[in-house]
Amino acid sequence: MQRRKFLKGSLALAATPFLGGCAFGGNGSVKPSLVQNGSVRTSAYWGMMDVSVKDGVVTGSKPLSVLSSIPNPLRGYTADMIYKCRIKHPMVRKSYLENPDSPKPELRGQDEWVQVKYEDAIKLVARELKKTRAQRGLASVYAKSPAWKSSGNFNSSTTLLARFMNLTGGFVGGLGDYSTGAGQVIMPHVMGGIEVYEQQTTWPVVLENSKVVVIWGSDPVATLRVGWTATDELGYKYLEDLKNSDKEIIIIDPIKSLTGNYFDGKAKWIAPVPNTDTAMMLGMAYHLYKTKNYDKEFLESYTVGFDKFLPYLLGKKDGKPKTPKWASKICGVSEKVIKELAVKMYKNRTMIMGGWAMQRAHHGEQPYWMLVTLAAMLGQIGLPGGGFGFSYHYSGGGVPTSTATVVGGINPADIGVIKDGKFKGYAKDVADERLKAEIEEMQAASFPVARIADVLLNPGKTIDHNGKKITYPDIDFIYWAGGNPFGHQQNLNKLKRAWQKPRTVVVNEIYWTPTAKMADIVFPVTTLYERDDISMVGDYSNQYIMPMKQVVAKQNEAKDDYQIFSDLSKAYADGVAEIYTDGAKEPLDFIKSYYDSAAKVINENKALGVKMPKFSEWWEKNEPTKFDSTAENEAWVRHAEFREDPILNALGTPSGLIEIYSETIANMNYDDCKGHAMWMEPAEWLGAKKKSASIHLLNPHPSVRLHSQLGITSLRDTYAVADREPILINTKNAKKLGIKTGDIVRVYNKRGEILAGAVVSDDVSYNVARLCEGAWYDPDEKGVCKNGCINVLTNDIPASKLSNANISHTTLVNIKKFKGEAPELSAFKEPKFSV
Ligand SMILES: Nc1nc2c(c(=O)[nH]1)N[C@H]1C(S)=C(S)[C@@H](COP(=O)(O)OP(=O)(O)OC[C@H]3O[C@@H](n4cnc5c(=O)[nH]c(N)nc54)[C@H](O)[C@@H]3O)O[C@H]1N2
Ligand SMILES: Nc1nc2c(c(=O)[nH]1)N[C@H]1C(S)=C(S)[C@@H](COP(=O)(O)OP(=O)(O)OC[C@H]3O[C@@H](n4cnc5c(=O)[nH]c(N)nc54)[C@H](O)[C@@H]3O)O[C@H]1N2
Ligand SMILES: [Mo]
Repeated sequence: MQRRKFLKGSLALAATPFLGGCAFGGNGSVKPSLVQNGSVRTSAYWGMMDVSVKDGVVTGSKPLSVLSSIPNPLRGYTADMIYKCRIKHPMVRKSYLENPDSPKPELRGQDEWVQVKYEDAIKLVARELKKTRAQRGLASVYAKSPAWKSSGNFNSSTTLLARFMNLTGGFVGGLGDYSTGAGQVIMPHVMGGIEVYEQQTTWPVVLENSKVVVIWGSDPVATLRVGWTATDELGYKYLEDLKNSDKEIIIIDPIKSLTGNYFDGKAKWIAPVPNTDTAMMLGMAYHLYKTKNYDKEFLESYTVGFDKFLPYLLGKKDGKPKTPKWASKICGVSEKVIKELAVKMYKNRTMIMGGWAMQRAHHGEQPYWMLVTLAAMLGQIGLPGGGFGFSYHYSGGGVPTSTATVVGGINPADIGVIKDGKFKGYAKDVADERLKAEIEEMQAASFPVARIADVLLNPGKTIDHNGKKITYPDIDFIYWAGGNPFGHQQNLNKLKRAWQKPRTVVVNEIYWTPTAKMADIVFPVTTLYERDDISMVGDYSNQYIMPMKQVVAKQNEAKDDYQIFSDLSKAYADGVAEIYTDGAKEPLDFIKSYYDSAAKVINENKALGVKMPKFSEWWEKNEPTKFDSTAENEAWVRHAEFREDPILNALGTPSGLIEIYSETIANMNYDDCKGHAMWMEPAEWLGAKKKSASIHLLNPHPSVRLHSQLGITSLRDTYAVADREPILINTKNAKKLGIKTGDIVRVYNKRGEILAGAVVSDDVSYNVARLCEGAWYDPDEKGVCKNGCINVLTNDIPASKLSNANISHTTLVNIKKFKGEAPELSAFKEPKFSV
């Protein structure tokens, strides 16, 4: 199931100056209706904003409304996002332009770039894509682009790309995502649904009923700065209410995060050894069982398989009872704390708010499965303010849903058939058996997204995945629009090797990102501020419908992804563009149609008390339309119906109940994911007998960016250390290593090396360090990343055969003080141009 679709469907320090190498861009075409002086309202992932314009140039931006005292600085850097580091013209890598059939892929990232005419770039891509499909088959094209692009229902670059690729023959897709790769595969077996993107027991219910709130491996103060459509900020308002309440708050995290600091003095901070939460939970479960502090009735009525889990818990088979003492040795949390916490959670109404980082680890299925097992023993699932939730930290999970309808958006279309240079109809309607077989083969080749490097390197290899077999396709053409694999993929040195396999790589990008630099052909793309769109604000609340009005002229030769793919459709074959553009529609026509459909539903529902005006009027007004939640939605409790009647409202699992033991998984016979939750040693961790390095490097999401996005803005001046990504190093470790705040350090392991800027702190546990994901990859000649991109160091082995998810958080490194002359960054500079 595709996550974002699901979400929609289911709801109705010391810093040196920024070394900016890219010059400011000039004004491209000027739309007469654009505001030249004044302010324009729009929204981005980081919320609704007023963007100010002077003489046609954006000068600043500020939040439209502020609902809490928790700061969100991401909204202040719009001008940098529009004017810095832009790709100005369509560009082709020199060797590719000279000979696309033998394009010297090994020179990607080093070759010179040649500026070409837009029309020529379009022709080139259409021709080479056709050639690839003709020579290598449909399953040789990868265009999944799992990624964060920009908000806006129409200009969704990943969907626009899929629409083009589908209409012209299809592409190999990707399964799952990087966010919850393990969670979304294990949870359907255990809970019958993915849990991770679903609505949670609402915050008002938690605030009224919970006595204890356990924030387990989650940093909502950082991650709620963004939302998948746009944040409504209500998550912040409720966090503030939580802080002002009399609830007991417990934070379980090896790092004292922004959230840890926000609740300082109010919350208890428990710091387990990274990747050992499963062991800690097992210790808690053991203590609850032995002291009879568990809900036997709940286990009997609502779960299956506790009897199969129990022998493991008690150590009947392996001779290792999972006692608090056993757990303590692994997770580093004292026996006393483990016992007290377990009993406290049993005796008080407790909401466990789990984050996603612990499942982005080797055997990442286990902490989730164990957390549910523990919650089942506590017996509070489905009660107001009890149980667990895996989305309180993301896009406003738990914020009550308003009754507004959801505004539609561009769709990925169906697979089309092209013959003799013409669009012949949709594949589903064509009775060509050979073609059908080829399409089936292409679809069956979809692979878990984080396997990308492995796939490129090993075409034809067969892997296990969630009870099925997948045979890797032979990818020869990659198209990326709206993502940054040379930021998000684990083990970038492996990806770099793998990247030499395909003949063609095309990237639509706004900026000269590491991925754009690793392409053969780049199309410069507009920012969301250079085009019209429409968006919901609040992914769980659906609180606003927001016009996203173009703020500023398109810069340089930048074009909307829609324009680029419309032109590619036209160049590819007769009849494709007509369908792609739905009969030559302009962006505003689509936007109006989404609005009109939503407005119709809303206006028919008198109870909402909202009257949507005509589109032109609404658009002209440039104001968000607000919807309120209902009393019923405010009082919503996750799994309450199941608790009320587990037969009538059975879960989607084979038994209809919570599966503490899963026959389905047991029957898969995997060595790395068995029939019930268990502690399995990660490939790398601090307790390993043979350690490959000495410090566990966690890489959470950056509070100051969205992955790599915003990395070019002057916000970086506030956090970069010695012009590198900051790394938090524990005070005792730093002392031993002779490192002080402000030093440049080498961080390395067998997979690679990066430079980072040291921040010595007690906010990380001993032998743990933190470097956030998303620093722009900036390799020197030896492959050392000068800027501090974490994914040079991470491992790309899969979490398990069940999910094949990424395991970013399972990374050991060594740290040393850097000696010699610090290299200058090139991350934010343009690549070499041919003159
Ligand atoms: N080590 C480690 N790695 C991780 C993670 C981790 O925790 N640790 N987290 C993982 C997770 S959960 C995720 S979601 C991924 C995120 O990975 P990505 O989504 O790939 O990361 P972004 O940096 O947001 O990349 C989005 C790119 O799209 C471009 N863009 C924005 N708008 C548009 C547009 O309209 N059109 C086009 N064509 N391009 C546009 C931006 O400039 C940017 O370069 O990273 C994953 N990688
Ligand atoms: N500002 C901002 N917000 C974002 C994003 C962003 O890039 N920037 N990205 C968005 C996206 S795409 C996603 S997927 C979500 C990510 O949401 P999450 O995956 O939940 O966020 P992370 O920041 O990776 O990790 C959360 C916390 O888990 C802790 N942690 C790490 N390893 C362990 C462990 O082994 N045990 C325990 N107990 N804790 C551990 C980390 O120290 C961190 O404080 O955030 C979203 N929100
Ligand atoms: Mo994510």
